Amino acid sequence: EAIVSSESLSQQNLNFTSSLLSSAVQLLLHGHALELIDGEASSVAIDWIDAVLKKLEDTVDKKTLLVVSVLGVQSSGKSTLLNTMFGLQLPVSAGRCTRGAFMQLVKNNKDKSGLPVDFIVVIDTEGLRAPELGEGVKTRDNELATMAVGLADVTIMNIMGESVTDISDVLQIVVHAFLRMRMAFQKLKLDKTCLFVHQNVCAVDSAEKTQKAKDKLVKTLDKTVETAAQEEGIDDVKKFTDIIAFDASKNVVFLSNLWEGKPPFAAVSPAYSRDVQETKNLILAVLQNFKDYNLSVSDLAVRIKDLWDAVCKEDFVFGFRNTLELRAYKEVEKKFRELKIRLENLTFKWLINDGANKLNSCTDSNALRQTLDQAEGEMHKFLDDEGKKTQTELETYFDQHSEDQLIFQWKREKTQRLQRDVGVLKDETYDRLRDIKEEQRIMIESKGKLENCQQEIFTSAKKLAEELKRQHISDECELKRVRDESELI
Ligand SMILES: Nc1nc2c(ncn2[C@@H]2O[C@H](COP(=O)(O)OP(=O)(O)OP(=O)(O)O)[C@@H](O)[C@H]2O)c(=O)[nH]1
Ligand SMILES: [Mg+2]
Repeated sequence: EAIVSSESLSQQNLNFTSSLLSSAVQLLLHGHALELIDGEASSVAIDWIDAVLKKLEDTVDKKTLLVVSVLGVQSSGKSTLLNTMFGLQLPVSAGRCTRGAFMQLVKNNKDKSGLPVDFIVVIDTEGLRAPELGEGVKTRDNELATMAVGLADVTIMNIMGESVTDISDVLQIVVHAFLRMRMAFQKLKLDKTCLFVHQNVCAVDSAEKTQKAKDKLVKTLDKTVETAAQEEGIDDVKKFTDIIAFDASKNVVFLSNLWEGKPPFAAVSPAYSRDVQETKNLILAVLQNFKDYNLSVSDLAVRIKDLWDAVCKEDFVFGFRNTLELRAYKEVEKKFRELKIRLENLTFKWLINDGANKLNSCTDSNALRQTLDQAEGEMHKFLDDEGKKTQTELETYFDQHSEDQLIFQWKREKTQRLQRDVGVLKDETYDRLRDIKEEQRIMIESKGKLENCQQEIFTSAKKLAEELKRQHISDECELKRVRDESELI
């Protein structure tokens, strides 16, 4: 890929790349798989795949395709199913086997299948929920499901047994992926559907049992879609059938056990082969309902590129295991914010009613200093008490939540964050107290200066008044003397 993606290639490298691409195309045409998603690096070598598909288009000319992918939990028999269905030789084994995703070209016999396309592209994927990968599995699974669902015209959802309870979180990933596809491709009106294959079902003939399983699956799917749509803020999606074409009576199948007897000495059961053949016919029938058979090799390359770009850009939702987890996290965040805002409001009230009041009633600098020390102590005690109460409430929220096991993973992080936030709130409140104290000190100082000035003005005014009065009296005496003298004259 490094050579293919470099911009300026020497003639020697050009020849080398060309022969590499020719070999890759020949291998693909001879039934070897092309790695779509690198299972080790969890990434798509997009330039390499693009170049291989271009070379393929050059080699086979204008050929049309339909894409079938498979998804399911680890070791649920996905690769075995594809091998049996399309005569492939994908590696199969107990434990974690397929890594990443692989595509394989299957030549289509137009007369036999009734499908007017040249190839069926089969995509095998790594098992979801690999226990070996632990916590890091979430993003990987979501990306894988989005790629598998996004690329395929028909996605086979492989389920071990008839119960869907064990794979409800896998369903959520897939439903979310379908929903995203619907949002992204709404304008293009792409046909997409999926098929649920229940493997290893003993009582395949028990109609009542299988009907119950179908009803339960539809109910689970509808509920999952509703939650996912709410999460994405989409109002017009309520049921699974609002996202893709799906008919439970046709799109849910049950397969017998692969083995007749107990491995390792068991033979492959003819019932399994028969059921797989019927499933294949069903897939072909579903594909026959499609209106658009114009997907070319280069269109597929564009699909892969667009999807991988979207997956790389979308980093938030993919960080969560499923829709329920995303919703639960948002709820936890909301609760945390509510508790924090309440604590901040209480602290603000304390600051105004207690801290600021006490400081503002101080009349001299000494008292002010002592009051600040005292207020700081009281503030620490107040926030310690209220912080503890909030912490208890937060812990109770985690312990008594209906999905306590799901949200438990954030308990430690949130309680530690609350402790940190209480510390920050203490520092901020102390800064506010110090500001109030400073304002009050300036007030006291300016009040003192004002009083001094007033006193000075008063003293000067008094002095002046007395002087004027004295002067006035002497003027009066002189006037009286003059008046007396004139009367004598
Ligand atoms: N009992 C039983 N075993 C099966 C069935 N289908 C497949 N297996 C066995 O289960 C094991 C795993 O099968 P795979 O086809 O590799 O399963 P997978 O889902 O592709 O596994 P990963 O690629 O690791 O996710 C193999 O040993 C198969 O022989 C089935 O219907 N019943
Ligand atoms: Mg496999």
